[in-house]
Amino acid sequence: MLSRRGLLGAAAVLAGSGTVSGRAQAATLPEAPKTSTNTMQPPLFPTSGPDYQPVVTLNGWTLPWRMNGDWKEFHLVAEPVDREFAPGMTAHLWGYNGQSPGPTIEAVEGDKVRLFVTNKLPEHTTVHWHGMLVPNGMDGVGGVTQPHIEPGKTFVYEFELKGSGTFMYHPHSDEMVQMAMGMMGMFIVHPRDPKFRRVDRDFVFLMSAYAIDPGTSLPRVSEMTDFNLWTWNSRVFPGIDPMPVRLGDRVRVRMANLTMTNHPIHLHGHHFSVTCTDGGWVPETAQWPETTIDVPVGAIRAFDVIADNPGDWAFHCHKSHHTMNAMGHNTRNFIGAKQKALTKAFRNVVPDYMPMGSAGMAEMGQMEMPMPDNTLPMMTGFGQFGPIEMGGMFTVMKVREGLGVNDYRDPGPYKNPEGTVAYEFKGAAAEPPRRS
Ligand SMILES: [Cu+2]
Repeated sequence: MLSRRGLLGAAAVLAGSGTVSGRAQAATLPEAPKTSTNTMQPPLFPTSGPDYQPVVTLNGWTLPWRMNGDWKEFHLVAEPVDREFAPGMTAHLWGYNGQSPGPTIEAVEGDKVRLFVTNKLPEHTTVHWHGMLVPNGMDGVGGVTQPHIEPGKTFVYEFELKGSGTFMYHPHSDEMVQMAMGMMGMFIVHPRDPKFRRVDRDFVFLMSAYAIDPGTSLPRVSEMTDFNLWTWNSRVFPGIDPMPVRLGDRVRVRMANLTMTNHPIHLHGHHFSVTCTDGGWVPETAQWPETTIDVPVGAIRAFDVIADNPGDWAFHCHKSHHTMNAMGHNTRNFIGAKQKALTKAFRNVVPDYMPMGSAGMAEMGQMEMPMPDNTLPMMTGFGQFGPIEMGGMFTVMKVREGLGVNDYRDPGPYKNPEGTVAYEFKGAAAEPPRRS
């Protein structure tokens, strides 16, 4: 007859056969590489294991790893960082390994990963692996699945990567503050079969929003709705990297949303298919064509597109208030106002008052106005044809013939073939009669 002890022992053996543990091996801390660079860093190509096309992170980088036996080891350090949003404005944020967001983690389906997390913040933290199918005790929810990681301590997460796809990591510990301070990063798991859904270029970024008053550099962490900096990887236009793409490339863009609202992201000049979410790959039969994909809060969407239309194609959030920066968020509408009398009245109180906006606000994109320190104009940036009048979540996909394989350098402005640019009418035809 089996004793109670024997039954428990058998159960433990059964449970043990399905779990992964390498505690004895986790004896030394791997190096924790750090960067102070805020431009897109070259991808890290695999040196062992199955082949894959590595991702590039807009204005970011990929975390190097080391092999320890058959474990892939990474070391994240949660710490305060300075992040430049665009030239002229730097914020004091919290992040990982020198930047916010943290580095992108890349591995392959089936890999056993060991992630060391060192806390150099002034308060406790954890890391949650959003969307990933991990054992409960590795889920990183402070108080629920593990004790919080106190300042100065290092915790170890280890699990086997079940299934490929697009995931992210962020704290589950004083979450409101830590996410508002910029703590987040992407976690890409490549398919074990190098041919599955393979693309030529694979871009990733995270969306985060900040409330940073002009002239200051710390986010207001309790803000719920009134954000003034809408970022991709804690950068705003004109600080966001372009996406250079070779004509004919199969391109993937993976976008995660950790802001408090949805973002309908729109690509010009192409039709794409939504191919992956944080819940896995969308079966081919379930994909449909789009030019805008809404990325809900706390979710990830990836699309695949054949870059078959050469040019500089705008790529942006379609909420127009998300393509502007901090200064001017409270601008009133003066369109059509007769500003002469107003100006006279205002100048009695504010001698430098400048009337703006009676014909729309485009003039704000053309002039460099004096501003408080450490903020950014509402709309800015110049292109080959004039002011771009954008900010926030905006960049350009640059589809070019003759780019090198894996060459991510900015190819400059597109040279439109002669006769293919919209032009001013200079003829003499009479205006047709209109109804009054
Ligand atoms: Cu948006």
